[in-house]
Amino acid sequence: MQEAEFIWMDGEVVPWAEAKVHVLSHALHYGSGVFEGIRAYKTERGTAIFRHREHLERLERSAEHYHIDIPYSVDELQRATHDLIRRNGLDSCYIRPLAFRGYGEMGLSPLDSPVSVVVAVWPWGAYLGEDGKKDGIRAKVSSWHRIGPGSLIPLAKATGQYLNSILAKVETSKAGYQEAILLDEKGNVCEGTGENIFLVKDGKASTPSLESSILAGITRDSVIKILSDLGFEFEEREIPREELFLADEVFLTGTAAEIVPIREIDDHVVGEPGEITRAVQERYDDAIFGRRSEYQDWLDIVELKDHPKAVSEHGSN
Ligand code: PPE
Repeated sequence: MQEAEFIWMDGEVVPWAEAKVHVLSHALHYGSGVFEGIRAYKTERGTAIFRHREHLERLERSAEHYHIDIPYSVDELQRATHDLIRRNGLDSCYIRPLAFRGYGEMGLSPLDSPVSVVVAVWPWGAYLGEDGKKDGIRAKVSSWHRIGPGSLIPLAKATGQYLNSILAKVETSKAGYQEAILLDEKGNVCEGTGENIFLVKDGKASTPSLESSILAGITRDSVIKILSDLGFEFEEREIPREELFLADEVFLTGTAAEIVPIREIDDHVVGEPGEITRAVQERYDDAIFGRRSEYQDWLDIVELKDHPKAVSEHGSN
């Protein structure tokens, strides 16, 4: 990965290489952490973090589900992230806040282990490749089903839950595909390993509803707004697997991935990225790069003020 200079860790800014944890940290053994993935883009108004508050609020909700009391408010995390981006001198980046149970007690009860919070930022290119965004990717329905509400919390973004995504990702990449699509326990379409999914049939777009064990993606929410702004018909509903194969267009949405067309699923040809996919991609780009006035509320601008890098050289936080 491409490194940056500093990481924010429990209230302090530390050099990248010094942001370390103990090997007996609870989260390392039991997956007791929650995290977010956010992106900041270079816009005319400066570096803009896309839907920053919504991501931090989701982090707080994920933490609550897993009994993690984050000792920083959304405001504090927002300010810390602005400061970190300035100190790293980045004008666009990926942002990874993480709250986890650290070193304290062994055993499953997490409550006696301390909570640590970190925010890292670094430059991260197209998650499924620039070619993927342009030409579409090949995806495969995984034999692994997405975690369900009877055993975990699909709406939470918790570290341990991603073992499910990892199984699907490795299975399908070994089979030669770029992404996996997971079904829910009933066999309906759920999402990708790190993206939500939309399909288009006869000019109408649809995506699995929140009851289908999906993560309530913030890009998904942005795309729903964009589809309505563009005047396309849209519905949230249960989507049986076979609809994937009959769809005119299918695309994935996520912070890291952005909007990625799927051109082939399980060797069924979906085809070249279609009209609605292209229109959504274009409008999403306009939104993240601050090119349209109606989406300015989605941008959290990192002001340039007061923290010249010179004052924050190694050691002095
Ligand atoms: N589903 C899952 C399982 C998921 O991890 C993500 C984000 C989404 C849907 C889309 O959510 P949103 O980003 O709010 O639109 N995946 C993050 C992590 C990827 C990773 O490899 O790490 C991301 O896109 O940042």
